[in-house]
Order: sequence, then C-alpha cells, then structure tokens
Amino acid sequence: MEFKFSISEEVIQKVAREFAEKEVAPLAEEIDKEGKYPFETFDKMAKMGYTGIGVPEEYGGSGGDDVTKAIVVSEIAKKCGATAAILSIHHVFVQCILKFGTEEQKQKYLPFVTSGGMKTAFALTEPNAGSDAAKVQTTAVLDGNEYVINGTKCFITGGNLADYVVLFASTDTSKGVKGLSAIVVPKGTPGFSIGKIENKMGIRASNTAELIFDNCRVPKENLVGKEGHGFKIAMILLDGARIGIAAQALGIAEGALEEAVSYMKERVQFGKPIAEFQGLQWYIAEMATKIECAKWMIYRAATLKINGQPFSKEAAMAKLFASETASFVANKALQIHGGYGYMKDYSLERMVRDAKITEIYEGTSEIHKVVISRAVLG
Ligand code: COS
Repeated sequence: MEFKFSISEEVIQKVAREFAEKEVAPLAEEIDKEGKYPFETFDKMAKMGYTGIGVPEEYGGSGGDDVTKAIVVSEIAKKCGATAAILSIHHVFVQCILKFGTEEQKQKYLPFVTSGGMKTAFALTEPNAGSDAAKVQTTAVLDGNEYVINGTKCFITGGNLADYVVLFASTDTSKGVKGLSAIVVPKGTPGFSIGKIENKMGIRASNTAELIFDNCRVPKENLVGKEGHGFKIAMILLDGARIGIAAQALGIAEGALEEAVSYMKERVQFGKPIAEFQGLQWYIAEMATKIECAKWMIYRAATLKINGQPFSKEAAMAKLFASETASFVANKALQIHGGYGYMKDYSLERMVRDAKITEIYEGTSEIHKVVISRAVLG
C-alpha cells in the first residue's frame, strides 16, 4: 500500500498548479462577478490536454486516468471552483461516449470533444426528477428512423453552450426506469431550445441552463448504449463524476486552507501574528485533517475505478466527505479572516459560495448517505 503519487503524477500536479496560478487565478474574481463563461481558459485547458484526460490517443485524448483527472481538477479548483466544475462535468459526456458509445460514435464525437473544439453537457435532471432521477418524464418516441423528443431538463451545467448534449429520456414509458435511454442531441437541432439561464449563488461562471425539447427529432443512431439502459448508464457515469466533484471540493478546501495559513502569519492582533493563538491553530488542525482524509478517500475511489473494482460506495463516501470538508474549511478560513473574509476583496466569500454546490450537485449529501447505507446494509 503506497499513499503517494508516482513521479509522473507529481509532475502533472506541478504543471497543473502552475497552470492554475497563471491562467485560472487571474480571472476567477471577474468571471464570478459577471457570471462569464471562461471560453479562453477552456481552450487553454484543451491545449494542455485536460479536456482529453482518460481518453486514448486514437480518439484524440491525452491518456491519463481518474487519478490524473482528480489531480488536475483539484489544482484548478484551488483557484476557481467554477472553472474546475466546467472541466469536471465536460468529462461526463466524454466518459459516456467512451464507455457506452459505438466505435462510430467514438470516432464521430471524441476527437472534437477531447480537443475542446466542441462543448458538451449531461442532461438528466428535470423539475420533477432531481434526487429521484428515475422519475424522468422527458420522452423519446421512435418514429421511423428518428426519435421525437419532448420534455424539459433543468439545472444543466453548460447546457446553453453545449454543441452536444447527452440526455436521458423514456423510450418506453410502460417500463418505468427500465424504459430510460441515453440519446445525443446536437445544438441547433430544430425543436431544441434554451430556456432559463440560472442566476446562481456560486460557481457563477459555469452557466446552468434549462433545456426545452419540443418535437425535437434526432436520428436513431444517436442512441448511446441500448434502449432501456439509460438509467444504469446515468448511474455508472455519476459514480465516476462524483470522484470529479469530490476533487473539485478538495481543491476548494485546499485553496481556502492556503489562504487561511498565509493570512494567519501576516495578520497581527494583540501584538502577535494570529497564527500564534491556539484557538485558531486548532481550526487549522481540523481543516488540514479533514483535507487529508478527503484526499485519500478520493484517490482510493479513483484507484478502485482504474483497477476495474467496485467503487460506487467509495465514490459516494469521497464525495460526501470532500464536499462537506470544502464547506467546513472555506467557512473556517473566512472566519479566520474576520471582517476581511466577508468582503468581496478577498476570495474567501467566493470559496464559501462555490463550496456549497459540491454538497448538492452530482447527488446531494443525503443521496450519498442512501448509496452508502444501501451498500453497507446490503
Ligand atoms: N451502477 C449501476 N447500476 C445502478 C447503480 C450504479 N451505481 N445504481 C443503481 N443502479 C441500477 C440498479 O441496479 C437497478 O437496476 P436492476 O433493477 O437491474 O438491479 C436500477 O439501477 C435502479 O436502481 P435503484 O432501485 O437503486 O434506483 P433508485 O430509484 O432507488 O435510485 C439513487 C437510486 C437514489 C441512487 C439514484 O436515483 C440517484 O443517484 N439519485 C441522485 C441523482 C443525481 O445524482 N442527480 C444529479 C444529476 S447531475 S447534477
């Protein structure tokens, strides 16, 4: 058992850290304030190979695995939770095609998507199907060689910008959850329109949109996997995606801890740096301990996944713990900054807002407790 990165993982971490400091950090405040999608940063991430992590080179990918992905996402999240969210969720579409697509679909989508030339989205959630994801009401009825899609998806990250959306719809309403299927819908398909763009508390630069399908027709070859396998596909993808969101949470927590440590050494009150006060030292101890736990839970879940072992429970545990750690650490770091932490001049209030979503999306903390307890109880 080796609790350390390999030399190449250390190099990837160092390069990602430098990238985040140089390319991500300078824009974080502005894109948060304006809710502006970081197009240029996305392109730069693509040039670095980050949009193609985990994909073989034959499909335009840059290789690497789930550990690599978690390292990169967490380094980016240290500086900007929204940019990390964009990258992490981009990988869900990529994994959908890589894992469940036909050879033709892989050739058709992956090179464009992994190069960053095309943006993507994963559309599962609906107004009445959030935590209860099986209750998807969107339908896709086969008519000749086309699916006719009707329904509304909500809270879809990047949905308004995506060139390709993979959506989950019922191709057979009589079969309930076993009637759900995964279908790719390209941007601009007649009958596919963008509804409300959400005004969010955090990760404001990652646009979140409502997608409306009104007699939207797509060729039947856009089906990913088999008809009726959609729910399983979504669940398997979410298991992997939860490692990505846990990594995003870890990065936010690490970034907040770094800010707290440097502030405590500089800030003088009662004649000495506040780092010398035991009450605050204990905050730091708790923050660092939780981060250390979250880190190894994430890399363990990622390693199980890479080795083809069951990892659903471990991914849920990592996501649950890392996301609650992100909120805990960001809040404590803000508290350590006192009144300054509450001001927008410092990044702590953004980190607190960005951390919160990690406890909600890709499955709430409560849903993770369902997944974990089911696995433990059998
Ligand atoms: N991997 C593979 N298959 C899975 C699975 C997983 N992780 N989880 C469930 N399944 C399968 C089950 O095995 C079952 O298939 P069989 O009947 O063939 O055995 C089927 O899916 C239905 O499973 P289950 O009965 O457990 O489904 P539930 O409706 O009880 O829902 C939860 C399970 C709560 C875990 C699921 O709805 C969920 O993850 N909800 C949160 C959704 C979410 O994360 N949304 C965020 C979207 S992106 S922001």
